[in-house]
Amino acid sequence: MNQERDGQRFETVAIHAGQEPDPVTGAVVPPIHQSSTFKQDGVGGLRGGWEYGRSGNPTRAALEENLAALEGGRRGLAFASGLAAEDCLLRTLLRPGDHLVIPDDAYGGTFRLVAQVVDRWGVAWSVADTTDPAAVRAAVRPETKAVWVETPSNPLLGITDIAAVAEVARSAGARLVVDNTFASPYLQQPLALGADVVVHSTTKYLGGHSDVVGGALVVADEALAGELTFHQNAMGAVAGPFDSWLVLRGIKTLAVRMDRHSANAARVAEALAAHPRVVQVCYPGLPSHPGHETAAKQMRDFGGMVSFRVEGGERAAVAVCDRARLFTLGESLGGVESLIEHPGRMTHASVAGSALEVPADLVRLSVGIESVDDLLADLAQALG
Ligand code: P1T
Repeated sequence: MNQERDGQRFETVAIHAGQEPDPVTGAVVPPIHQSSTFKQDGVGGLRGGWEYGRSGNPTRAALEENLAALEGGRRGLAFASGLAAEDCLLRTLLRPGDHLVIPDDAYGGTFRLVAQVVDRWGVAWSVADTTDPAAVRAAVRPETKAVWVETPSNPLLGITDIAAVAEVARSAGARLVVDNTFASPYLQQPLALGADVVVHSTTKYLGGHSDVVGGALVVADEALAGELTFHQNAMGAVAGPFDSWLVLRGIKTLAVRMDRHSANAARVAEALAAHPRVVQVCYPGLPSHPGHETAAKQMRDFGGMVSFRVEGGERAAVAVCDRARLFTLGESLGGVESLIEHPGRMTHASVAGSALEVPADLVRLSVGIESVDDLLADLAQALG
């Protein structure tokens, strides 16, 4: 898990990749190039290749180079949101008549994009339990072009064996896409395990401070990188300069934040597992989690997301969310501050009635980096 670049470890790469001091001023932090266009020295005389802010911007390029280095890929692409990145990827990979496999547990917005948008392109899709490679094998068809995986998954924290599913996808002639948002590249590097594309909502751990919405793709294959770059410019949902700068700034502390998120979440998961009103805890760091061994094999640590089911059904779960004080009631995740939410009514309302439906008694926590004792006290009072 010690990804190296020129012999450097992850923590060093996170701070330096794509971010040499500015050659003109010496600024240690890359400037925010808040400019829509770039002066040409005579028609076609581009300075440094910069032409127009949608096709390319130096601040965004710094982030894209950094992301590629963090994931061990050849090219990173930054978008206006995670869903914008997903849309660009699916348009690049799929044509009418193609087939896509999606997981039976995934972010509700990803499901909505596939079921209500991609579906209208004449692309067929089916749902599989990707935590079982045999189920993925059974779901692929001759026309399957992509297998989509989220691991850990949102919101049930299911673990998919990336290397095993990569093998299934490869033998079916399909590309494996891994949404690495919950893990972040510090905890897990899907390309090294055989994935073709990594997806991120940079809104989450990469940004890390709940102050930016963004998305990213990272690929190893040069031809696919070229196609994606074409679509990124042709469709235009790029990350803006200031948003790119915020994500770059967040990434500098990713490693230390993820260590604390993981340590706090492990304590929270243990406390919940011992609570009489908690029916089930979903956290891959618990030895009782069905994906624990796979997670231990492919992740550096188990991350900051925990979900749990509360005795008393939906009303009880909603009441816990409403009573929490230090855990802020809100959608999203991955920031330094702890969040709590009810997936069935909030982030995953769009999967109601589908194969991805989430339990009504489920509460999801994004465990932040506050004092864990304060977090445990808040949960104890919220559970009553
Ligand atoms: O919100 P956006 O930046 O567009 O990213 C979408 C997305 C993609 N993949 C995963 C695993 C995600 O969790 C998300 C966004 N998720 C939330 C907003 C949430 O609260 O779960």
